[in-house]
Amino acid sequence: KGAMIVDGRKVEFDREKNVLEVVRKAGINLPTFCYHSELSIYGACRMCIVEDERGNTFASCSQLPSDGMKIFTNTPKIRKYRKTILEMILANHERDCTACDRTGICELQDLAIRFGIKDIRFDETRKHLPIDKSSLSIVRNPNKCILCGDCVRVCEEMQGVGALSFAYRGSSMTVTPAFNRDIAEVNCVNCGQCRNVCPTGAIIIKNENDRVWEVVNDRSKRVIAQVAPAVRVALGEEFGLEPGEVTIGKIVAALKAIGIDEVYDTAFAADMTVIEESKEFMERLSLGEDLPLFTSCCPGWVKFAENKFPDMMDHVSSCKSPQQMFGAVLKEYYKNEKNNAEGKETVVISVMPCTAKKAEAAREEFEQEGIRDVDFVITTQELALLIKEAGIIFHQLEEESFDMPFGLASGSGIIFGATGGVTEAVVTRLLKDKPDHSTKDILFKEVRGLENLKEAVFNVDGKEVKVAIVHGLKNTDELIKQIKAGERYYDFIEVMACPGGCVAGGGQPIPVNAEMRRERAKGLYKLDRTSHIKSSDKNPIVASLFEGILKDNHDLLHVHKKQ
Ligand code: HC0
Ligand code: SF4
Repeated sequence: KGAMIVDGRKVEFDREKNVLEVVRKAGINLPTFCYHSELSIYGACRMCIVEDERGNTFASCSQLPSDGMKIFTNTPKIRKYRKTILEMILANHERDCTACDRTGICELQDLAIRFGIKDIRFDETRKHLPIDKSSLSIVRNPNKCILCGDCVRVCEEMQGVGALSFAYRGSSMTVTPAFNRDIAEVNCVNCGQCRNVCPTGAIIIKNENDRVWEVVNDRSKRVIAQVAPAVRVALGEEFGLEPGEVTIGKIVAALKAIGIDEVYDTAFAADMTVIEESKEFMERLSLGEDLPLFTSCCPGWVKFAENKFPDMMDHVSSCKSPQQMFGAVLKEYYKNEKNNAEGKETVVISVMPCTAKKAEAAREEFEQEGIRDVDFVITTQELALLIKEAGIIFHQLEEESFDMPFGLASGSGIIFGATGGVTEAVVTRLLKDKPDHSTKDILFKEVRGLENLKEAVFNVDGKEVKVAIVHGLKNTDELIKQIKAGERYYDFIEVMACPGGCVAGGGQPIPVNAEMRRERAKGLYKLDRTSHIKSSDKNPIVASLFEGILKDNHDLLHVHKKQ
């Protein structure tokens, strides 16, 4: 606690972790490439330098605030220094801005404009390095990397994966997967969190919008889109709306305007997942077998489990994720009902907040007789580009509702997009016959010593059930190690790879920070409160599917994972 003098003004500080945060509190947007409040401090970019009374300069992210400290943020010395850093970075940077996916939302471009960089006094130092397109989810272009190390730290510190690291020294320094391999050949789980923190176009989403244009212009195709819960509370940010603002009506209208024939709600399939996963859980609970049961809807987590805990795969639910359940059901439905009659081929596109969903859809266990359940996946970010490319004026769109029959979802299905949502939906379902209970009565409490882990105990049919919710793969890793060591026990564990759940997925609009996560999750909970159907088993269309095409065909909803 104390007060600092920033540019002659007194600013009090309390919990601010460093001088940079105090300066920002004073309303001054100090530039930085490498500071993220949730990651360790690297202090490498030095854009956030400030000057003290004696003329010494230091990186404000790496300095603790102290009472009475006097600093200046815009002295001639600092301005000259910042410009020089920017020019050096730009001399080493592939500057084909018009061809770059990040143009307009690039932090380097922003700062070059902000500091009036017109010409670069240094010779170009860049060597052309190959672009890594091996991943199904992200593209790495090392020629645009500014060595801030954000991706390296997020992958290691938040996700516990460590797929990226610095290699070589001096002017040859690069960020690369281990042994200079392609990213698809290492332990990357496709979560896209590295893309969320990359300030430039060095890590971008693998864009599949060309495929959308191709299929919507092909009359022999019936093109169906499913839209994930978390997309509807984030897309608006791309069009100047606040995070958490629900734009689902406009999303449906935009997809129709682009030429998609039918638009459905992935939350509908989440209702199917709740029913199947609850059933699987109750069976395991009564047999006392293969507990804890881990959720399987997050593909980043599933891949992480396969890489790190192959011996635990029997504990991961056999349910397909909602995305994949939906694809399988849609293909089956149209195969039976319409395709033959109309002679059309059904194409299923998913619109997801997640880069790992692209890789999930491509897994070979998610195809029947050579036909993929989901043909391809575009992210929220790609949808925004698609809308812009089509020239659609988003705020003028008249809202439309989802198509029927698969556009009807319960509030339980919608909250899947936020951490804790799957558990809440499953618990609601398990307690469905207990009018004296509601999920609101179940108290989730933070678990000490482990971040982003919550637990609760409740009673089902006389049995005590212990559930946990964890997000962020590093935390998950630690949790599993403790479970294996016998230090903790749970019956049911929901895992989401991205901190905050899908609302903070690697395909969402950037920036993704704590405030965005909170506001987007609030948007989903608001939808839950205002939905007519609260719990998944009350979804009449889901019920009729279980009586209809799924009656003797439950295999469509399950996967038997290879170990
Ligand atoms: Fe999610 Fe999903 S909730 S993973 O977070 O389960 O991506 O939004 O679509 O599949 O429904 C993502 C979000 C989904 C799936 C659903 C689940
Ligand atoms: Fe690491 Fe996720 Fe990026 Fe892969 S996608 S390199 S796992 S942060």
